[in-house]
Amino acid sequence: MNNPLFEALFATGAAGATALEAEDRGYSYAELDQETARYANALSELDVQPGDRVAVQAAKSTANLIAYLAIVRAGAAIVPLNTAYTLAELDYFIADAEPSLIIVDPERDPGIAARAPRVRIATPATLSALARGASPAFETAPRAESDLAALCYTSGTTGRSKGAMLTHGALTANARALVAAWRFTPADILIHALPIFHVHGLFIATHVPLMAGASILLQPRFDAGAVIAAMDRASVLMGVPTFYVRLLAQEGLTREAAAGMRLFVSGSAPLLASTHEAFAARTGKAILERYGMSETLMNTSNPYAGRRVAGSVGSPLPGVELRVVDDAGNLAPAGVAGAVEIKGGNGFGGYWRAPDKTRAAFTADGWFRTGDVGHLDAEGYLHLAGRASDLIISGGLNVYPAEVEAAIDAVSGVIESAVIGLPNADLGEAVTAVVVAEEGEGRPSEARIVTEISERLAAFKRPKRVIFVDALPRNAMGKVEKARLRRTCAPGN
Ligand code: MCA
Repeated sequence: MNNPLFEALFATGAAGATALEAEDRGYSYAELDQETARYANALSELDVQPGDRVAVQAAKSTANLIAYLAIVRAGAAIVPLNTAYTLAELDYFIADAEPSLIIVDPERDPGIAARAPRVRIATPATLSALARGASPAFETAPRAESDLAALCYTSGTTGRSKGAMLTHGALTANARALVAAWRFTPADILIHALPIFHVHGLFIATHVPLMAGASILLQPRFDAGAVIAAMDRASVLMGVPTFYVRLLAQEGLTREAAAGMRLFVSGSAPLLASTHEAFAARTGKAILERYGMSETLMNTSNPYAGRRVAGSVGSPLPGVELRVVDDAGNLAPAGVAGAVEIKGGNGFGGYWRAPDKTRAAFTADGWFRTGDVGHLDAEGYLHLAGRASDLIISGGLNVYPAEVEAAIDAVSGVIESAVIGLPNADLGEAVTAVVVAEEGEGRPSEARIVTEISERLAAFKRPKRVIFVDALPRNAMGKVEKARLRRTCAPGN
């Protein structure tokens, strides 16, 4: 194959079948092919070469999804960036990824231009104007399976974010496994309400339907009412648990409304068994929970046919090996929790320009350490119990306490802080800051802390609540006891 990922995405769809549809317009597979060619020509005009990185921080739209497909077609790798990232956060990604082009919304353009004067910048409007004038033919850039198709930043528990290198081979193999596991066919219409700056929305919810020759119904953002309205003509929804919690809060979510839907998938954060059960009671449909990571893509899935177990993420997908080990690296027996490790064709190519971090992420015998803790049951279903790190998952977005703590500690009057996730009905976990502050005039208020850190951190990382304490609980080693804080600060205590 010449360009494994791009060709796989267009191998099945009938020329006249709808590939992508949004409020503004729809594209058949033939039209989408031509549009990606125009956009790939536009990228060439902006001097993007095969092997380059193209960073994208832009609102969700058909044009920006097409731009992504064109980046793959042009042989470059996308660096997707959360639209909530501040300019201060972007500095690091731009310096580390060294993109040859950044596609950003116009309000961000001057700020980035001032901070990264040597990087070429295009707004989506510039790109689409170039594409409109470009040829609808483009010779797809040849790529090898081992070539980079994406660089996805995942924050480290300590230190800076790491760029997970995702290859053509890994992305293609994983999407192919999911098409089969979830029984996608050209008749499917997927409601796409996820953001397109993460693996879930950009790859899983895009590659799987396209590879199957199905249609994507693109919604600009998650809106529970709009999702329910789309159910009468769609067949699949992929979401994070917060989607399902918010859908359940709508009276319009009924058995009749969901009758035509054949599959509801949940991932990116733990789905509470109570949400699974409430959804099944209301709609008659069992949400299919699966488990993935930016590095490894999708690892496990509950079965399409067969028992979907609430509170379990299912068993390894074909081509994925999974094991649970104890501290000494020995296999844990069924029912006993340990560290979850992964090996397989979905494995990533390491961390960008960080050989030490890559080495540390793998065991001596080549298994990827996920950092998650869980156990396999007697039927081989994986049950995740938590994480080895203090990572917080809020509404499906990862928040690393160390980064938020550093920002809070820099606020004048703060002595020290600990950031934890507390149970939250809507977001799963809510970012919460526990702060020790100076007494007297310099004592910062909750409002001042939140305002000051907002200049540095994306809004979703901001604490939803700040709790002031006299001292943080520490163990004999001097380490803050976060588990204890989670207990003492839990709602109701
Ligand atoms: C928005 N806000 C949040 C979050 N999202 N706060 C905490 N956690 C969040 N996830 C804040 C905004 O900053 C804003 O704050 C206020 O909430 C309202 O913003 P809005 O944009 O209206 O929020 P929303 O539309 O209600 O968004 C909530 C959401 C969204 C629908 C849950 O966050 C979402 O689509 N999440 C999915 C994330 C995702 O795709 N994750 C996959 C990554 P203020 O009012 O103060 O300004 S993980 C992955 O890819 C792995 C591989 C996997 O396995 O899938």
